[in-house]
Amino acid sequence: MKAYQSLLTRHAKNPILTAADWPYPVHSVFNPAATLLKDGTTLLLCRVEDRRGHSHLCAARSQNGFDGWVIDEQPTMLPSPEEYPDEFWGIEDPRITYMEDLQRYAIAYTAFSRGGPGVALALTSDFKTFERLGLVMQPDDKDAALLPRRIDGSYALLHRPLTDSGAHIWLSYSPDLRNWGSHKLILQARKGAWWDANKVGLSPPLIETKEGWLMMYHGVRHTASGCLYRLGLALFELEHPEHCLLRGDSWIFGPETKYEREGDVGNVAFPCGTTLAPDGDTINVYYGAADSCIALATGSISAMLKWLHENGSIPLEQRSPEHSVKSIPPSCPTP
Ligand code: BMA
Repeated sequence: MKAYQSLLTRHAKNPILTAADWPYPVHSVFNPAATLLKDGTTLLLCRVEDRRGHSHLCAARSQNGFDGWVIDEQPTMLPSPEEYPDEFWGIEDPRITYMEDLQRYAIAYTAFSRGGPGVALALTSDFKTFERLGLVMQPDDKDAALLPRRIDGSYALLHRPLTDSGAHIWLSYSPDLRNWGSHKLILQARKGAWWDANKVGLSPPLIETKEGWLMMYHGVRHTASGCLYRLGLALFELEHPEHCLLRGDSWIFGPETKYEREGDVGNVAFPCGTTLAPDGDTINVYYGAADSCIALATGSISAMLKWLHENGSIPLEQRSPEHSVKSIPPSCPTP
């Protein structure tokens, strides 16, 4: 039997981090944001859930990105419900973007409260102190990340509002990171039998490539025995990131191993961060497995782009004269 092409390879030491590694009592650790610090250290900002069910964020640092983790002795970023009531039930699922013009890291995270999950932003330069910008997208909204640079003078935020018409990925623009507008629907959940029917969301922040912004997104399939969280790929135009150039038809990575299949929420592989190796092509994808532990899978950006050209197409809703075929890289299939 000819198997599907594998684009992400699981690390032999998976899961690379579990609650047992934590220096203080925690229930589970999952869905980490990731970044490479200036000295080459990999920093994961992990979602940590306590026995109340509330989450906070905690930093783990490693020289090689897979073992020897040094974990903060205390929570790195706790919810601050007195000042930010939107964080009453915790803070979850961070994504880190290094903002070129601010020379600081921006963290987009889910702030959870009685109003539901919404999107909040914070800035930091050292992952010790944080400047909170508060809730920028009201509930229900999550799965957010900033682009690292301004587009035509504006900051750009991807996010996933949940409305009666579904759970789709949107892009919004802002002059100052606080006031957001020019909202654009950029990737719709499909319908019916598709693996990404009904609900999609951004996974790690977009990755800038010569061909466009590479997106890894999760699709949620509802089955008789619960949800299946899998990963797919799409590509967006560099200077017009609301324009989807290609979207893969199949998922590329999904729960298969025991640690992904079994846990608090089984059948979940949920990446929130990546780091790029010095070769500029090898990508480390850090993901929460079954909402219980943290795992690593490695792939190649060029292989992902090649796969998208071979297995992707221009989404129907993008096939307007404005986004004519000439804006699509030459090697991609004719629509
Ligand atoms: C999503 C988020 C993630 C979680 C996933 C599976 O909606 O809440 O934090 O990993 O569900 O439970």
